[in-house]
Amino acid sequence: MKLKSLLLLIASASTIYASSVTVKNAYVRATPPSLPNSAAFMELHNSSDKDISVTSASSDASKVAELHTHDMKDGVMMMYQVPKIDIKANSSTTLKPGGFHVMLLGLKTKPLKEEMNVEINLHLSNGQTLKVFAPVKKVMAGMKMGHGMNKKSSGMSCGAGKCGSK
Ligand SMILES: [Cu+2]
Repeated sequence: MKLKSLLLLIASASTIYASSVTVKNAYVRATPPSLPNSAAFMELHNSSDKDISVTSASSDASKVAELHTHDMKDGVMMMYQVPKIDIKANSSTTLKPGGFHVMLLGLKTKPLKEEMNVEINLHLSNGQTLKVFAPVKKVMAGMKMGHGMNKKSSGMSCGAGKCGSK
């Protein structure tokens, strides 16, 4: 058991070392049993002198993982899918409630409880894949808004990749 977690640590450390992008403070929102979706948040740092973007994500924890953001549209906070999340050269991009996040759709394990860990793979524009081990945490109430996969059909064009277009 101990050896296994040690090996896991070494494996993830070497992945981080080999990459120009590092991850800090990753976590996944804890969910009530009734909720089929969750979201992952983290700080991404790009230590190279080239812009890099996250182009897609995958996770064993859910059927689908999508890159999302939130934006104000006509005074209403909307959540929609984005084709990529940019991390500028030598700077950081923060995925946080109310902004960018990795949306986990169709959770295989429900509910997500605090002592659990979720593994997420971030696929980068430079061809690298970043493995992220995110602990499940409770996120303050109030930020729940916008994650209920809208009842209104106006937000449904997301799947067609047209999200955010004017
Ligand atoms: Cu989302």
